[in-house]
Order: sequence, then C-alpha cells, then structure tokens
Amino acid sequence: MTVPRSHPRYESLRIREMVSAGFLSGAVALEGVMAHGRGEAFDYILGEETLLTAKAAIRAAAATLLLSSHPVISVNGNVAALCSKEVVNLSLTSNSKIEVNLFYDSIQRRRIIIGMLYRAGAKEVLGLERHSMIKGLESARRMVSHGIAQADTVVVPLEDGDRTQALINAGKKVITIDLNPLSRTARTASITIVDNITRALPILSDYCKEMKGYHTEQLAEIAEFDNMANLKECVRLIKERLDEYIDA
Ligand code: PTJ
Repeated sequence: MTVPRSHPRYESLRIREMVSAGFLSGAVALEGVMAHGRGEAFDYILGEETLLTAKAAIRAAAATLLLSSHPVISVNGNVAALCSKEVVNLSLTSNSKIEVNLFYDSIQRRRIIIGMLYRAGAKEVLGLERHSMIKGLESARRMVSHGIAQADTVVVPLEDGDRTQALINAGKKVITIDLNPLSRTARTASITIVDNITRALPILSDYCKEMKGYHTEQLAEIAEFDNMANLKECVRLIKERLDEYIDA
C-alpha cells in the first residue's frame, strides 16, 4: 500500500516502506525489520527530529573523518535499504571507503547489497572477499576486507555492541548512528549520533563538505568530543519531553 503524501506521519511510513522493500529484495534480514521497529519507537520519543546533541555529534564525526587517514563506512542490510545514495555521497565528501559487513551474513545478501551500492553510484565496494579477522568477535562480522582491517576510523551505523567494542579494542575510532542512546553500541563508540540515519547522513556529508578547508588544528578541536556527556544530555532531553507530556 502506498501512503498518501498528505499523511501527517508520511516520513516515518515512507522509511518503513523502504525497509519492507529492502526485505523483499533480500537486502534486509528479517531481524533487520525488527531492529527497524525498535529504532522507530525511539525516533517517536525523540519527536522525529535531529536534536542539538545529535548535531554536535555529527560535527565531531565530520571532523574525525576528515582527520582520518583510512576512514571506512561499514554497510549492513538496513543501511543499504535506507541510505545507499547517502552512503555513496558521504564516501565522496569524507574520502572514505565503503565496505559491506553483515551480522546475519550470507554471500547472497552481500552480493545484493553490493549491487545496490554500485547502482547508487559507488565506484568501489569492499566486502565480497574477506581475508582478515577482527579479534575478539564471535559473529560473522569478524571477517573483513582490507578496508575495515586497515581503517583508523570506521562508521558503523545500526550496529550490535560486540563489534563496536572489538573495533575499539583494535585501536580504531568508531562513529555510530543509533536511535537508542542506551544501547551498548551507543555507550561504547567514540562518537554516537543519536538520530535517524536518514536524517543524520545528509547532515554529516554537508559538514564534511563545509569543513574540508579547515586547518588540522581547527578540525582536531572540533573532533574533541565527550561521548558519554553527550549521551547523558540526549537522555535528559528525552526525559524533559516525557515530563512535558506528563505535566500537560
Ligand atoms: O544486515 P545485518 O545482517 O548486518 O543485520 C543488521 C541488524 C540491524 C539486524 C543488526 O546489526 C542488529 O541486530 O542490530 P541491533 O543490535 O538490533 O541494533 C540496531 C540498532 O539500530 C538499534 O539500537 C536500533 O534502535 C537502531 N536503529 C534502527 N533503525 C534505525 C536505528 N538507528 C538509526 N536510524 C535508524 N533508521
């Protein structure tokens, strides 16, 4: 069913349809559909808007990417279904590689997702062949290509906690996008953007473009970021919103 554009909750329904279409095409895992539902619930509580805390995190993330020598964007089924074009755009504005890395891994899903990214304009997508292993990880995500293996910074949106910790343990900076500020990934990453990936990625690309000419010292100052303080402020804003509801 197509939702009429006049519907007040059109945007979240449109996003949901993209995940459904991704599932039907074989890109999104069944578990990914459920993960999307969890994200939707948090987005509803956030008011379906990019909070100031998210903007601060996005700015620090852009500076971190521009300072990195080998940045990589890790793509899973949900990310590809929602944001293939935006991933390609970010790879250009931040000079990052793109690598497909799946939790519910199969060669067939990897091929489908890689195809989506090429159709979205990617020049190179890594992840079909994987010859390296991330230490301390049990899931299929431990097998990686040279992109993630050699990266100094990895963007890992819609992530499970184990890989974030393993990447941090391997000495990499981790930038995540996760609507749940309480998740283990959110609390483990170097920089957590608590926002819907569909809103966050275009802003991240814009900041990368804007900050390209900045001096290294200027970027280093912006990249300095207290993730836990930002998450606590985000949770405080959510609490304020809920208190307003109770008091109304
Ligand atoms: O494609 P695969 O096989 O790699 O599997 C991908 C999923 C997402 C199924 C896998 O990584 C997984 O199980 O993730 P989790 O542990 O459910 O975590 C996903 C996180 O993303 C949750 O905290 C959700 O709240 C959050 N999330 C869901 N949709 C969005 C989101 N965050 C930002 N934007 C969204 N649209």
